Amino acid sequence: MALKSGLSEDQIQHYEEHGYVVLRGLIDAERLAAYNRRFIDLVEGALPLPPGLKIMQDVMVVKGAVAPESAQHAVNKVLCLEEDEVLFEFARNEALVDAVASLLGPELFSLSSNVFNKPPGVDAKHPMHQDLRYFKLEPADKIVGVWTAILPATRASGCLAVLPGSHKLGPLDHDMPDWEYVNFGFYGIDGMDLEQRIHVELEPGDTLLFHPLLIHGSGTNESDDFRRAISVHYAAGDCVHTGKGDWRENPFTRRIS
Ligand SMILES: O=C(O)CCC(=O)C(=O)O
Repeated sequence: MALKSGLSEDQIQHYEEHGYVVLRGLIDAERLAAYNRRFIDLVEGALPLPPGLKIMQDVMVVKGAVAPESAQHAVNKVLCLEEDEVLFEFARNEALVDAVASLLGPELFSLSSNVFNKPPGVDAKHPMHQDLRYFKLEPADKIVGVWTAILPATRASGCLAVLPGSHKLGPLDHDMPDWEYVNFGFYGIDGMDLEQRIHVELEPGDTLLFHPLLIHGSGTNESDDFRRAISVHYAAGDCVHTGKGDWRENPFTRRIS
């Protein structure tokens, strides 16, 4: 059942203790179908790209190591969704915003937005990492990532894996993995005890809320289908920039509530 008014006490407690919480069935099938169709139309060139939106190809495609069967097979992610009226509607979804507001309070800004596409036939592993390294903001407790499955995310298709409680370790050093194919901007943390990780399998519409210091990553898609998800990071209005200037003025930041 879709949430209407935020997280329960138990869900908040789970998030605080483990660094994440899963909300089943948060986004309805009609919205998911609209995001999926939009993604396909944008990557296939059936629609003009909105300003700012970028399509990142998988590194194996860029290096000519595989010949993609279709435009969808070539794409690792679509990012900067802010000017796309269909995809960015996700960031304003009422049930989602209510859930995030339960953790961050009512004044919310979006920081980044992506459709993550993991096609069959490419490596596309995402090393275990913390998202905070991509944001020059504090405190970390006032930032939340959300990741909603558009298509099934299973162990076979390369669902996210998380290290429960790792958000309490603080920021850790990241390096580029020593892999043959590493997608642009992917950094990871060495020496993680992967035995402790949990694979977060999600049906379409299920949503993971996660702390920006939670260590997480994803494996290769060994299935025959795409694994596809839509994701936004939110920050509370009282976050402060650890870099220069006002973070709210960033061209990819939007006031959500
Ligand atoms: O979708 C994936 O495989 C990785 C996504 C991720 O690491 C993130 O949202 O920070």
